[in-house]
Amino acid sequence: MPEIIIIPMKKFTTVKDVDDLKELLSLAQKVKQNPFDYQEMGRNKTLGLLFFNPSLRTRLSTQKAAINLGMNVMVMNLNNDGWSIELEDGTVMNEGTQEHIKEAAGVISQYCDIIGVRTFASLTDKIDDYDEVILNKFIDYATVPVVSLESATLHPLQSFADVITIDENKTKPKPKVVLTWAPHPKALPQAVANSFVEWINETDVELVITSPKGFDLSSQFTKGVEINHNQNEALAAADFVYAKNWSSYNDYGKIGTELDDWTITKEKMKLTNNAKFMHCLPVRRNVVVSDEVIDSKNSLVLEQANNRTYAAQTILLKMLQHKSCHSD
Ligand code: AN0
Ligand code: CP
Repeated sequence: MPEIIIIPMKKFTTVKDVDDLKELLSLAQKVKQNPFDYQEMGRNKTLGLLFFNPSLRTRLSTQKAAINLGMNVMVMNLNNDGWSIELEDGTVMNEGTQEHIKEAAGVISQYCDIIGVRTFASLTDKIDDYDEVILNKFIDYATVPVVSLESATLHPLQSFADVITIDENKTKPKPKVVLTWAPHPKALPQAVANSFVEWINETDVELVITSPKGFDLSSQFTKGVEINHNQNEALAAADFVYAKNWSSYNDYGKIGTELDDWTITKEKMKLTNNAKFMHCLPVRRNVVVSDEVIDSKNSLVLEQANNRTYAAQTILLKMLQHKSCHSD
């Protein structure tokens, strides 16, 4: 094991769970350079990954991260394969739900040293979504560290990977980063966008958010950030263009229609400072972004996906330092 001091971590749900982002970024680079240097740390430890929603990147990159650390991994799709979970306390469970989250989280904590949970926003109940009811109950009832694999309002492993990617690709100390809304036929959560804003705000960039009117993110994330409802103006001189669709926060869960001119095209990218293009994936080609842009040499989407492994590995490494993960 290399001689490095790693500060333990009990939960990873937001950038607020990070003591020192610079330290985290430098640990991520060490992990990326020598991913197999820490195999002893995960020996005989088990990661449980619980999915209430689909996933490709999060599922595979977090498994890969755990394998790199010498851990064992168990994955479960709770919606398809598990019992239907009750969230309310005191309910007489004589209807649809079969197992209380209290037992579910308690039981999984017997089998796993670290638990990951993916639980998307309902987009029907804004208060429950923004209170992070499901993730917080898991954290309350689990006795081991919990890592968010995208919750109702945030996607911290994605944002950590995005910050790593921007750090690696910037060519000036304070680049201009534009987060732009893009069209999409289905209602998507605000989590990726909220989380990106939260994380990028902790770094030295000029951030501008652009979205159609009616698609402002919650002010709890955008307070103090420049917002421009004119996409072409916002894109001017951008060094990074991060595209993402999200459904309306104000008119909760509503999608935008007849907004096809928000697609990121080659013409739009010409307004920028030869910007790098970013998206968390999965992406709908020629809806969110044109083929030409995502296939161009300026596209960072695969680098982002690659960095998901090192983001997850860095967080798992910190969680393995937590006292609940030590047998002594
Ligand atoms: C999800 C979202 O927008 O939150 C996951 C992104 C990582 N995207 C889709 O459901 C298409
Ligand atoms: N970016 C991301 O989290 O992808 P998945 O939904 O495929 O995990």
